[in-house]
Amino acid sequence: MQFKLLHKDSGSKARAGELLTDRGKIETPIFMPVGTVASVKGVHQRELREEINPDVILGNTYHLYLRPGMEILEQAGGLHKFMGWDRNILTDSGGYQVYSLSGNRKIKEEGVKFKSHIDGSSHFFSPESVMEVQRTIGADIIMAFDECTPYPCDYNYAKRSMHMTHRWLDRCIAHLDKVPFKYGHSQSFFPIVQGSTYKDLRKQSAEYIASVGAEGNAIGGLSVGEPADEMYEMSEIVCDILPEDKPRYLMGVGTPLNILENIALGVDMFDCVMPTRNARNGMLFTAHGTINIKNKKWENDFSAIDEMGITFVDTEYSKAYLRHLFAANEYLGKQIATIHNLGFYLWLVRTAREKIVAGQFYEWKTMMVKQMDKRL
Ligand code: PRF
Repeated sequence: MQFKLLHKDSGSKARAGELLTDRGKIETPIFMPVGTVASVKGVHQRELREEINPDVILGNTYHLYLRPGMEILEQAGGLHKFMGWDRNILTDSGGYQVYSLSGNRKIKEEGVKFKSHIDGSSHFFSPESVMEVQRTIGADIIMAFDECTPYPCDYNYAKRSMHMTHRWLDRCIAHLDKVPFKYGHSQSFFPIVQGSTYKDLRKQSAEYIASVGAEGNAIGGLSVGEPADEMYEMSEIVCDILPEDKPRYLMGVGTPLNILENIALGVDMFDCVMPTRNARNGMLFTAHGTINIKNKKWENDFSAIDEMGITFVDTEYSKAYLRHLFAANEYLGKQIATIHNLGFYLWLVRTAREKIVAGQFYEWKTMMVKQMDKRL
């Protein structure tokens, strides 16, 4: 994988870059739509490709390991073939889902014992097994196995956990050497910074992660309930330490506002369930603020869903029609809202990139942050 840093913003630490994997290029800053179980919920791969057009999507090791399982993914020739997606995929390691979804998990030095959220069956993830699982899934970018600490988190727990995440990282790296790529393309490996909301731990973790010299680096353990200012503070400390010539990925973030603020601090990659999950609940993000499409006020508003939107749904359908679909609990309502929200998120990061290149990012961000904060 290659990463080219193309432009640096003069008014902030924002960057525009280009990541080149065996499969193709990823222009940064990028937002990766979440396709947890080999599907970006509610969106056809063709719509995703043609309307939303992301260079990369995200899959989840935890979910894919449980269902359909490794045997089927291997028989299919990997996740790309299985789901009919020929662009880049990044898989998260399960280092977050194991803690947020499964019951009765037991974390030890060796790994994590957990129960499936689907049928309660027992499983074990170790740094080694998760590397093998990710080789079999066959994503283009794979993540280290880490522990994402909750918020708030006691200092001593956060410190012990961070050191364990570092030891797990060493085990991931050692094991990857022993397991060859499966489907003829290479996989880039990203380690993950932890350290909760403690400045000294974040520094220490960023320095350790930087020292392994990976192709890209990630920031975990944020957007887990801490105030936004604390997230930005941690993100800034870490970005200032991680190498400038490698992409930086902030995991599970966030709102449109969080994304712009973190781009300004030097983050290049994001993923979050928010645009897809909130769409299914009737919440639409726009450049002028958020809309709850279930609200009665849209009942007879026949204006376009989003006059400025980039996808066909934005101008083909009215707010009144979309509200009706939600009121009638039609599948199509959730589908339209999802296409809209993903279109908006991709528009946001692409426009950020253009503004960085044009030297206008800071002014644009300041204006957008005010504008997007409204409830329409
Ligand atoms: N670790 C991993 N995946 C994640 C996170 C993490 O800390 C987060 C935290 N926001 C989201 N996804 N492996």
